Amino acid sequence: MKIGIVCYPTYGGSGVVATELGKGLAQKGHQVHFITYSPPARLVNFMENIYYHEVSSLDYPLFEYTPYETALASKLVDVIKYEQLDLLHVHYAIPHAAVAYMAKNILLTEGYHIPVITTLHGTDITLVGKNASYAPVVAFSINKSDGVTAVSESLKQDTVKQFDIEKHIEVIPNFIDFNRFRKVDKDHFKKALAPNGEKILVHTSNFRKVKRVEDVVKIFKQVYDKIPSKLLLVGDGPERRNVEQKCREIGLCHEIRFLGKQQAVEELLAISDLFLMPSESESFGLAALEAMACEVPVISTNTGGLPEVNIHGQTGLLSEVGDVDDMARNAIHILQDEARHKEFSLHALEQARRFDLDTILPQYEAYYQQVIAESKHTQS
Ligand code: GMT
Repeated sequence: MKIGIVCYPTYGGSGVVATELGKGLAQKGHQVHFITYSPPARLVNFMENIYYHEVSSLDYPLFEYTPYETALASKLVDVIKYEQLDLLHVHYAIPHAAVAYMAKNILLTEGYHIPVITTLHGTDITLVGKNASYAPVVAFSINKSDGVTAVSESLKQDTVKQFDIEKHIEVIPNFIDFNRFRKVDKDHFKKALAPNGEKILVHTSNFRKVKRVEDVVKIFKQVYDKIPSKLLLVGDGPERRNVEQKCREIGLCHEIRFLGKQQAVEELLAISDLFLMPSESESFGLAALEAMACEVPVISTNTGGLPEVNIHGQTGLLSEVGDVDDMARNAIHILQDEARHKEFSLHALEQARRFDLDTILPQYEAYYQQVIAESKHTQS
């Protein structure tokens, strides 16, 4: 198939899922065209069957906001027509689903039919999408997509509750590439970060409010008081300043390392003992899955899709949002007993295997074929 992929070219979340999916499809011989405003963060090396089309929007003194949607729609029309794409797959509904609808209708006037699949990732529904500034367009463009997928059962339910959705929503969970995310021996690296054999706790995110990174620091403080440990904070974003302030307040700056955005997250996970994800909302929790693939148990909240990924009492432990004391107790419970920690680690790996790229990719391929066939049928 010749597939167009639209996504945010960002370092985490939906951008990573879209890029890894495109790379996986290209490896299987499909031709994949990324259409984004800058190269996707995970698209670092040249790969056969992958093409990149940059969307550039013309600025003009009249525009307070550059009309990116218009530029993206125009680029889609151009790429779809000239590359003769079979399918357009857009990730994150806002504004991609609406833009795809626009491009599809422009192409229809020229007799070209392009089926569109929208994948819902989370905040496009649960946080931003339900805001009155966007809701009518989000609902409309979901209903007008030829196929819709959600990354968890929980997100599917949220979407149906939130909007008047007539379309069937197919749940295709996020996935993990075990060639990259697996436990590897990085003992020298571990010694450098925890020279006295301290336990290593880790958190990776985009440091947005929804991630409750301050709770990570509060949990760590309670763990540190009982068990010699270090905290690695990976990623960056708007909350970083507040989090740094929190570290100063509790006087633990020397035990907490802010590592910023890292390309080789798997190397940090490989030396970690516990992953912390106290999010307010999380439709899936890809970062938790990445940790589990590296045999790191997860302390998380029980919000959204997290219970579908992190199984309470097996791969980690789950608590109510904001219940820092419970999450700290849980962290200590796992860390203080070697045999228990080992058992959680093995179950984490076992659970992560259910989301292996090799299992999930064929689900996307089958869904693509189904949507293409159905839309051909509707056309005729
Ligand atoms: O978590 C974020 O703030 C980023 C966001 C995104 O769309 O990039 O992540 C969402 O999509 C990820 C990939 O499907 C999911 O693993 C995250 O759980 C989801 N985030 C939220 O629902 C808050």
